[in-house]
Amino acid sequence: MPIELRPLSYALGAEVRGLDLREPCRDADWQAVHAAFLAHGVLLFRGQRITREQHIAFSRRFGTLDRHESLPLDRDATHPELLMVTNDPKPDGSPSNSRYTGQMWHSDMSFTLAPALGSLLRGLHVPPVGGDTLFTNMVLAYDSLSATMKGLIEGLHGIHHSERKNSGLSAQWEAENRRLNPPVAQPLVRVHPETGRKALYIGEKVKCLEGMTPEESQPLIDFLVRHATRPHFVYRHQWQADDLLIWDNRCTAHLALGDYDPRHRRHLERTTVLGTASGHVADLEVVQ
Ligand SMILES: O=C(O)CCC(=O)C(=O)O
Repeated sequence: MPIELRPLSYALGAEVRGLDLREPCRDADWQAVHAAFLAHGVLLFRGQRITREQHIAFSRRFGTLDRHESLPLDRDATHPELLMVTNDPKPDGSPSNSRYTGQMWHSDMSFTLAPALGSLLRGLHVPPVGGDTLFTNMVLAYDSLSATMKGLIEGLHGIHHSERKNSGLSAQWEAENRRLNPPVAQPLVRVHPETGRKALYIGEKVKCLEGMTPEESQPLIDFLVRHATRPHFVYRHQWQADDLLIWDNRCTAHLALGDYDPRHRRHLERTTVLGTASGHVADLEVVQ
């Protein structure tokens, strides 16, 4: 039976029905999934009771997987392709390092020189209410800018930092994170390598624009983030256990909402598909 697609919002996203990811994906189905991924930016597969190995195997259809060397604290000890997004305490009872992951608008691994192509996030335990994830369509956001603003930002680079808004990490691990992930400058406008469409590439990990002072940069950063995350461009995902959500980081940005009762478990696992080389280690000369 051919797979079925159901749109999730005006701006982006589609639910894919008719695939059981416990089975290897047939080539014809894979081609339909890949075409839907490029067309909709976010894909949802509900009710997927898959193992970690099946999660990794399906993810590999999209490309080479990141082993998360730049986020060593968050990856699974035996499956480095899996990043934990969890509020489960550590074995010694101390709080999880990744309980605040994603709580600012971002595109995955934008602070590296090979930002992610895609991410595949599986919900294992989700709170009964809250803890949704928001996605925005960065192609629509770019297209709806004025020609003058498009001209202004073409050629500019945003400096992306790896720090989380609220990491909960010790000062020692914050320092290690900064050592592993020096700030990287990425173009504000990127061309999607498969669709050829231009997309805005900005989020709350951008602290400054390269070659400009923070005071000069901030109003433009604020405008672009506010513009790109207008409700009109957004899909809000309400998690159910056994959801697998896949997004194209080259043309979307996302935000995890922390609005849930922390006494409820929220445990998700993510694979990350490596993208093509982009950006350069930031020149911080002008930053004062
Ligand atoms: O926890 C979520 O809803 C999203 C996590 C996230 O932002 C990420 O994995 O990049």
